[in-house]
Amino acid sequence: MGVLNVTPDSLWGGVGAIDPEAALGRLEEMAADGAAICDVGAESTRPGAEPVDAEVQLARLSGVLRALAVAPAPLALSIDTSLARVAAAALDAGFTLVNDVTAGRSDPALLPTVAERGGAVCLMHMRGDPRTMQSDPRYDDVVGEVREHLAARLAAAVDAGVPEERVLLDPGIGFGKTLEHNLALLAGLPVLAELGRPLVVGVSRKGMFGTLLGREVAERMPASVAAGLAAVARGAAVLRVHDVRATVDALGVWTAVEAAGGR
Ligand code: HH2
Repeated sequence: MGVLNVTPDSLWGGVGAIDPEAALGRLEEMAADGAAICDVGAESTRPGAEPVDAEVQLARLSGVLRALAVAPAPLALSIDTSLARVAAAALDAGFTLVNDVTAGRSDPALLPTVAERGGAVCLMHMRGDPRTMQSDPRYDDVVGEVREHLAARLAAAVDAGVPEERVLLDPGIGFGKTLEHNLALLAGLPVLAELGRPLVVGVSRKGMFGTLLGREVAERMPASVAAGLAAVARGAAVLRVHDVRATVDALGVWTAVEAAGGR
């Protein structure tokens, strides 16, 4: 899953407003690089970010939405939003997945909107909200608590009418977690996989690599690819990444070695 942030203030690679032609170009490039899904976001959720209302998100997304009115996307599209209005507009324009970092908790209309339109949803774990989530997060048992939360949000989605087969789960690396919490969650992915749903993992260029290796955002690509491989080795089904080609190449090598071992 490649990331296309139409935001002026994202952690990495945000492009601000783009016209339909540029939007289509980005999607084609991402598909050619080997992404199966593009996650389009119009709101930064980096630590400290303020919420962005539906009007602004839709204005930022208008280039992408207008592009889809002209031609279908060359890969599956996911909308990274917590707001039902934005999710509805994206699903109506041809998106098939709603990626909600609040797992349906911030807008009670989000899960019913996904259910009504036959979409899929990615439910992510977050402690607190982006404004406050990194101020001293604590857990007794981070893997167990994240598992419990994701199980409850999966049940809420099913209650709202989203079939279980259309739900993906995400431990929310960096969302209300210290480096130790993030590493425990990556190591503990097999426990989360017991919930029976595909796991999405987003580590790309995140702050944990600043803490672990002292790298700035611009220098975090190799670390991100390595962490992505470690996640896949422990059961991640989808990697949410900024660097599609590098990730796809690394996965190609890893998969080939794995396949050779099974012969
Ligand atoms: N991380 C970010 C945003 N959305 N969604 C899921 N499911 N999982 C994640 O780990 C995740 C996410 C933050 O990364 P990014 O989009 O690069 O930054 P920003 O929120 O500043 O645009």
